[in-house]
Amino acid sequence: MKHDLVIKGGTCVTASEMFNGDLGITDGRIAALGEGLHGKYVIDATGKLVMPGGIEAHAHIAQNSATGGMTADDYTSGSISAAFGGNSCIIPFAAQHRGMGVTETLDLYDSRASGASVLDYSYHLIVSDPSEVVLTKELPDAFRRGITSFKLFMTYDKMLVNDAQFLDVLSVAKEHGALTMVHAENAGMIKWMTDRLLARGLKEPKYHALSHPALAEEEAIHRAICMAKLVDAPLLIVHVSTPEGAALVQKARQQGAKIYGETCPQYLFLTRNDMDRPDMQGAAFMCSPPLRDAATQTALWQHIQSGTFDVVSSDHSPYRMDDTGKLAHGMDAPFTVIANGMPGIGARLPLLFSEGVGKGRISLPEFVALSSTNAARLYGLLPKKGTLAVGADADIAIWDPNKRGRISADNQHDNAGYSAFEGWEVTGLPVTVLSRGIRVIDGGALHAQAGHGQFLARAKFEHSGRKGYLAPELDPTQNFGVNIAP
Ligand code: DUC
Ligand code: ZN
Ligand code: ZN
Repeated sequence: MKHDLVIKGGTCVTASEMFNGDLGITDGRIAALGEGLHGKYVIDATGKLVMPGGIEAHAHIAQNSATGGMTADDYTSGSISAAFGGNSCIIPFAAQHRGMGVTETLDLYDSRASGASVLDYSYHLIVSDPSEVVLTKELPDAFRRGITSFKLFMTYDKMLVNDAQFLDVLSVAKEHGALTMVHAENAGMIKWMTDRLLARGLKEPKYHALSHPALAEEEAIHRAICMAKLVDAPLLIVHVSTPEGAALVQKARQQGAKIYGETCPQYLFLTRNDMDRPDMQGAAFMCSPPLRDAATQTALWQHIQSGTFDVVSSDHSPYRMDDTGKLAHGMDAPFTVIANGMPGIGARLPLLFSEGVGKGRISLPEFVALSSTNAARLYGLLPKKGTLAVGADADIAIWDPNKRGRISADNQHDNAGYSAFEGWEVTGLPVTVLSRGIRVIDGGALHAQAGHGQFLARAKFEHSGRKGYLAPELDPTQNFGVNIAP
């Protein structure tokens, strides 16, 4: 049989193994793994790594922030930057702001993404207003539409939900098989620190790092995990930035609770000292949770190695260093009104490969798991995406493990205008990215058109393998026979 395309002679890597062989692609899907395969077209991957394309599962693209600003990237530029960085699929956020319905929110993001992306995409739904109609009708409708992950905030006045609302969303998500994600920081602690800093005139960007203390994350992660355990619902803690928070995730996992964890390159490679720059330059490094310190970096790597984190995501939140973005409120603005976040969708995988695989911190299968397969599993895309298996979409990244490069705003292809990782030297880069067998990136150039990317209706989340948790107060054998567990 002649395949449409054969990738020959590479080292194939999945989340569980490595093998030498050819990969045959027909009709956009992997049709064969073997030796001596024939194709109308052939890519010679000798000396290269053939891996599932990255799945970028935490990015803010064409998203309005709660303060009204718009991210610098739309679905075209965001997906192009992702593709140059070795990704073949993206899952940004669709943000429900108060006063908006969920269906209205999803329709809005459909209109922003449709025809614009070069990569297949879905969204996680940010829920800021879990009203009765949202809980009983709109979230189930969203689920039926293939949106099977919901994100909640425990901070930001305009986005946060209270604990009872949190439990309501966890319960609805559990009922339908959706995964809840949470931004876990204690709002009161942040407000208290912020008020004290501003009262002393300490308003430069670097003080943002102090206004979000590590204890605020630790407290909120602990609370979030307790709430997930109470209703025995799966919960993913996004952008974990502290050793204490990671340890809580680790402990809950060891207990068999359905708790999952994510960290991001900025917490592995940058520190709050990067924010200590004159004028407003520190604003480029403002993100929430904020950058921490070198000891945190070491601890987070250890947690990556010991399996605390399922995914390493970029949390790409691109705002330009001008009046369309970070400087919208002028050069004297306090850190409280500066948009939070930094770009990084193109840098995530080269950094993780070079500093992780290249420096012996993680194996190649672990790289694939952290960058692609685990996200596919968590977000209902496996086995269509995230692996090299017969029948899977031919979403493939071919990496040259010896290619050297230097991360710079000039080679990130996003619209942020800067890179927080400017000047980082990396060894190992993606050279070809295929989406459903179509070349998106090859030879340093973009080959796909906006609109190649299609919306992905995702499946429900399977969390088999975790025994879960039954609170005695919800256990009819211990609670006088009351049936109140969701
Ligand atoms: N949370 C995110 O996930 N991204 C940007 C800012 C924030 O608070
Ligand atoms: Zn967040
Ligand atoms: Zn984010």
